[in-house]
Amino acid sequence: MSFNCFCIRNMRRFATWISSPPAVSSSRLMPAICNRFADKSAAVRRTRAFSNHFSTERVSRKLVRNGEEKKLVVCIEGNIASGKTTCLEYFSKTSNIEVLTEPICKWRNVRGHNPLALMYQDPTRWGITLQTYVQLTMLDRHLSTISAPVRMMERSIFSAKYIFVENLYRSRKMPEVDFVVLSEWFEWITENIAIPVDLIVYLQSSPEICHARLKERCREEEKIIPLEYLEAIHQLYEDWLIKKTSFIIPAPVLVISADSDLPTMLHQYEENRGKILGARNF
Ligand code: TTP
Ligand code: MG
Repeated sequence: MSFNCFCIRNMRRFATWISSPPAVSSSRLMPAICNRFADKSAAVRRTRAFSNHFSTERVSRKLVRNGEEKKLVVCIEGNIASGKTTCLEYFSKTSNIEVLTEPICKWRNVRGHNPLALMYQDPTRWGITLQTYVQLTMLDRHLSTISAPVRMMERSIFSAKYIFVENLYRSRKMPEVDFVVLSEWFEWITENIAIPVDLIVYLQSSPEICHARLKERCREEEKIIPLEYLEAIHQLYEDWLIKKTSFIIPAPVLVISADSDLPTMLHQYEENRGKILGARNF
């Protein structure tokens, strides 16, 4: 089959799927788009990525699910200690908003093991272990049933990959084979499962401020984090969400400057309430 035929055939399948999408709440998995052609050629990959992006956009922004008005999903992003949890706690006081903080307690204790601490002690050995688990727990968060008109969640499966996995690999702490295996997992997930995100709120902060906050809060596993690590994470975030030069951005981005003290930050969150909650301003 020629490449053109292949593209047309898959676009037709998509048109059918879009006009009659599966009920996301009852069946989480989208059918594999082109499982008959599951080879790894660049052309096939590009087509699948495009198709998936297209379908996700349509599913998350335009369509209604099960006849109900679509729920809004907002991901709070930013460097370590940029204030994501504080932001979520602030909005958790608003009724009709469901807040999901990061599953960090799971990363610190999975059946008695602490992959977060292991990763900081020896990233080359344990980076893949932590990041595989982060990917699973974030996917689980994304796919859990939304119980309010608005969901706000800490981070996303996208930043785990585009920021943390990328950083481990670029800094040569993650072996290429680990990076490739994680990337295959990530690509399979994002190509075959609709992950709804409607808005990214980027808490933009300077690495120095984050470092100071990190020292203050003194989370045991993070005591050894140097400023350079936060600078690298910051740069990856800036490339992704501000310069838009690295990876696909799954939703529009709202940037909030996050270097100020707590009262000022809370004031800023209030000022941005309308933009964050969109039409659903409670
Ligand atoms: P953060 O996701 O930055 O959460 P936080 O609670 O520190 O941030 P905030 O103060 O803004 O609420 O990171 C939690 C820890 O998990 C941190 O040590 C970084 C680490 N981590 C990884 O190593 N890999 C990952 O993919 C993610 C998402 C976090
Ligand atoms: Mg947090």
